Amino acid sequence: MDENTEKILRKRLSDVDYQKLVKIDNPQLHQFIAKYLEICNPEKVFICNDSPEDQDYIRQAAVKNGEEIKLAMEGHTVHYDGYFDQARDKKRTRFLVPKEVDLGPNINAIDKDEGINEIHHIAKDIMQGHELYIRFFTLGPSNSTFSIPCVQLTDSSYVSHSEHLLYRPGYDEFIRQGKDARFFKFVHSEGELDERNTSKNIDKRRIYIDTEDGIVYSMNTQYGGNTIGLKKLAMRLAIHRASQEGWLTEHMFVMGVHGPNDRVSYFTGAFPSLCGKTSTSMIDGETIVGDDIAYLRKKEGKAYAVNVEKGMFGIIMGVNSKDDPMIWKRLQEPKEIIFSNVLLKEDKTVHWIDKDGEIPEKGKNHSGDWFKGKKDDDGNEITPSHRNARFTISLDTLDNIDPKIDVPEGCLVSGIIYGGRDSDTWAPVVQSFDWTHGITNKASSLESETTAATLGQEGVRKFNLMSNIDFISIPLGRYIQNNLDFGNSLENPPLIFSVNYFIKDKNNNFLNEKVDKYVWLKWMELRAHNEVDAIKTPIGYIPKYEDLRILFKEVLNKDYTKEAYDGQFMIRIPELLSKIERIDNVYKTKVPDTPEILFKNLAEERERLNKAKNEFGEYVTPDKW
Ligand code: SPV
Ligand code: MN
Repeated sequence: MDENTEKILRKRLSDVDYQKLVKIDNPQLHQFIAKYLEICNPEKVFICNDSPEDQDYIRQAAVKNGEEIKLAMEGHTVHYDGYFDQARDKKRTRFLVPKEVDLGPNINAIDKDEGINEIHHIAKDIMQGHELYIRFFTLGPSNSTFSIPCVQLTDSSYVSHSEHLLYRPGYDEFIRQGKDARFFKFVHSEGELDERNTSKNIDKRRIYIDTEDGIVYSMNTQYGGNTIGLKKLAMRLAIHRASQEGWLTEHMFVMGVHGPNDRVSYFTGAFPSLCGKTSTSMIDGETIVGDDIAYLRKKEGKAYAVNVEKGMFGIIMGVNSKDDPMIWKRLQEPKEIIFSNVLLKEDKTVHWIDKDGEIPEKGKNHSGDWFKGKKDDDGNEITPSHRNARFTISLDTLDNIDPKIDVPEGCLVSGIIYGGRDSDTWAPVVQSFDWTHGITNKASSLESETTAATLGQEGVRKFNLMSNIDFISIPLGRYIQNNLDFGNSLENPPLIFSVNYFIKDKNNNFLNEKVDKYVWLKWMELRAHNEVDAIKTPIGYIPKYEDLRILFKEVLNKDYTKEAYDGQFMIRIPELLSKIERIDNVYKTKVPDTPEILFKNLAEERERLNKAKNEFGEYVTPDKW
C-alpha cells in the first residue's frame, strides 16, 4: 500500500475496520476506497466482512436510522423512496465515454472527463454526517469462471441490506483472489435526506457508468434500480466485459422446466420490466434459478447459464394468491423481506395494488400520509402503492429454488424465451426457425408497451431488443452480432421462442389467462426434446391444437377449446407487416452497425407474409397452414 493511501485509511477507519480491509491484499482496492473516503467525506465507515455480526449490524442500522420500518411480522420491513424517485432514471443514467470511443447514437453518453468532473463535484462531501457501508460480493456463483468480484460503497443501509439479500457474499473471495481480482466498483450516496428520509436533491440525481475502469457512480437517489450497484449498474459493466471476452450478459431469468419422467430442462427468458418475467420464473411446479440477470458461456459446444444474483427484487403489484401462488406464499412467511413503496397500515401490515383483500381507506405510502382518492399536485390520483413497488427476498428462502442455483458450471440451456407486452401482434408462443432467425426476428425485433418500471408515460409501444435496450453498453449492432456469433458457434444451440401474454381481441379483452403461461412452458420443454410436432407458419412454428388441449388438461385441468386456440394463434398479417416496417426502420435509421442478416431475415419474413396474405387473407387461423 502506498503511504498516502495508508495515511487516509488509518485516519478514517477504526482499527478493527482497517484490519478487515487490509486482510484483502489488493492495493488497487485500498486506493479506490481511500479516494472516495476523501471525496465523499462520511462521518463514519463500516467494513463488512460477512460475519453474522457484521451482517446484522447493517440490518439493524437500516431500522435505527429510519430507512426501513419494522412490520408486525418477524423479518419484514418497509422502505420508501422519494415520490419522484420511484423508477430507473434513464435520462440521467449515462456512460462516461473517452473522446476516441463512439458507442453509436443509441447510448446515452457523456464525455468522460466532463462527466467525472461533474460527478466528483456532486460527490464532494456528499456523505457528510452519514455512515458509509463497504461491502464485498460476487456476481455469479463463487469460485467459478462466471464469477466477478464487486465492492460496493454506499451510505444507504437500505441499499447495503438489499444487496445482502440479493448477492452472494464476496469478502472471502476478495481475500482468495488478492492482487489478481478484476473487480467492479460502485459508489453510491443517497445525498441529503428530507424529513421522510428520502433523497432531497433529485435535480442532482446522476448515475454515471465508466465501463473502461469498471466503476459506477450513483448520487442523490434511493430507488433500487438506480442504486443497487450489483443489479443493473453492474449489468452494463458486464455487457461490456462479455463483449470483449466472447460470452453474454442478458436481462434474463433462468429456470428449470420440469418435463416427463423427472426431466428438468433449463430455460432463460428475457422480458422487459413488468411483463411477467419474475412471475414466469416463479411458476408453481417449476424451479427457479434466477429472475432477472443471467450470464451465458459456452462450454464443450453447449450454452450454460448462471444467475448473477441470489435474490429477487420483484414487482409486487398484481401478486395475489391466484396469479402468483408461490410468491404470495413466501410473502406471508416470517422470513426476511424488504417491501418498498407499498402502503403501510396502522397495524404494521402492508397493502399493494391487486393484493387479495380490500383496499384500505388510509395509511402511509410513497406520498406520505395516504387516503383513498388522494391526488398529486397535477391532479392525478395516487395509487395506494406505487405501480413499481417491490419486494426483496433471498432465493434460498423459497420452496421452489432449483438445486443447481450455485453450481459453478451453470445450467445447460435448452431454450431461450423473448417476451414483451404486445396487445395485437405476436401469438402467445412461437418457435423461431433456427438460432439466427430467433436472434434477428424475435430477440432483435422485440417491442413492448411501456410500464411503470421506468419514469415516463405508460402504454406506449417501444422497441426493446432482447429486453436489454436500457442496459446495453456497446454499439447495438455489435451486441446483436455477439448474440449471433455466440449461438452459431455452438454445436447444439438452445431453441429460441417468442411469447406474448398480453394479446387481446378486437374488443380489448385479453385472449389468455395469466396462468396459461404454465402450458406454454411445458410445450417449449417438449419441443426442446423433439417430443411434440408443430405447425410451420411464416413467422415460425406454432403449437398444434391437440397437443395444447392435452397440456391444458394435464397442467391446469382446463378444457381448452378450438375457438380459444384459433383466436390466440391466428396469424395477424397486417399487424405483423407493420411491425416489420417499424423494426426495419429502427435499424435503418438508428443502428448504423446493424448486421446485414437482420435486414435479409426481415425482408424474407415480409415476403412470406405477403404470399400468405394473397393466398389466405389477412387473418389466418392455424388450420390453413
Ligand atoms: C427492471 O426494471 O428490469 C428490474 C428492476 O429488474 S430494476 O432494478 O429497476 O432494473
Ligand atoms: Mn430487470
